[in-house]
Amino acid sequence: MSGITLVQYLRAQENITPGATGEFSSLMNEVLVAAKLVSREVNRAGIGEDIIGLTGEVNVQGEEVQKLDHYANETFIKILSQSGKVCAIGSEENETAVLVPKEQQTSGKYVFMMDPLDGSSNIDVNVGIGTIFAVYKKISSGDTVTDEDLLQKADRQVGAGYILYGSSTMFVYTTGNGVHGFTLDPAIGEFYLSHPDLKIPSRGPYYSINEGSVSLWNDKQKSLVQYFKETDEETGRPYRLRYIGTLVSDFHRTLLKGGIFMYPGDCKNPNGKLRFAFEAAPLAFIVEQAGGKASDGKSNIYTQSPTELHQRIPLFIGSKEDVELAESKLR
Ligand code: P6P
Repeated sequence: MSGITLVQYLRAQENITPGATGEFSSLMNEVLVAAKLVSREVNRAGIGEDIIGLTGEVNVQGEEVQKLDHYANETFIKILSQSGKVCAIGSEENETAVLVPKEQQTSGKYVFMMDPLDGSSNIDVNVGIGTIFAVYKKISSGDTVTDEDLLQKADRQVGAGYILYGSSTMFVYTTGNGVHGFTLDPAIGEFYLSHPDLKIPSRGPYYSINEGSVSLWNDKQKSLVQYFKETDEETGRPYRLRYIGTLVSDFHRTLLKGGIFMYPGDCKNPNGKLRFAFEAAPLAFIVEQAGGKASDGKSNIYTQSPTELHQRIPLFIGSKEDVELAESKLR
């Protein structure tokens, strides 16, 4: 397969970035190694040693931990905490951030936030699952990591991306210079540039939401979804419903084809289910760079800070016109 590899692309981006020390490239090279290890296990799930199924543990979210969840979380933490580039790792699977103290040679200047394996409910049924990550710089003075470092505004991200373990394994990321997609050639274990400079369509044709929760929505949310179902040629309605149940997969389709993904708050969970730091903020950076928008239904997520590490937030993300229409109807 010809074309530029992710490793070559990272180096090329570093060479045109003023003041780049190579540390970010080095961090991303560790991330892609962890991604390849997880991809291998995901693609072997069900073969040989028993990697699918439950560990019997329950995580900080109160969710049953799948063996692949555990493997992915441990793999990213092990590789990144030994990289020498990271001082803290926040994970959806861990109640508190994993700290890499300054005195340890393997500490570094970046703060890494991740959902190590998103879409766990789909692992055993061979539907796409993914890893989502965000990279910030440590900003607090002194050697220790504080909440100032862990609860940063989404627009302070220096990098964000996701790995989609789907029909092929894709690595999609941004550092603020557009969004670029790479596809893994498992035969040689290299990611090749396959989707340069991704831009999201300005609107439609899909809406994506779990309609099974309709009885929990408020009236404005109900009428918003009803709007997408009405027939109106001028606005390309009715939209078509697509819901995979893995955020990374639903977001990736939205990024490539256009439309809106919604995980609203409801009467049981006013802030919805998805997490600010590990899911909404990184995808907000990516979608902004692709010309789209991410909102909590009222305001842009990209300019918000989390109040706590595992804060949940309603998510309306995708084509700018569709997200702004949703905000206008939800106001
Ligand atoms: P529901 C997967 O468990 C996940 O965290 C996201 O990947 C996905 O978008 C969402 O939950 C699906 O939730 O309530 O529709 O099953």
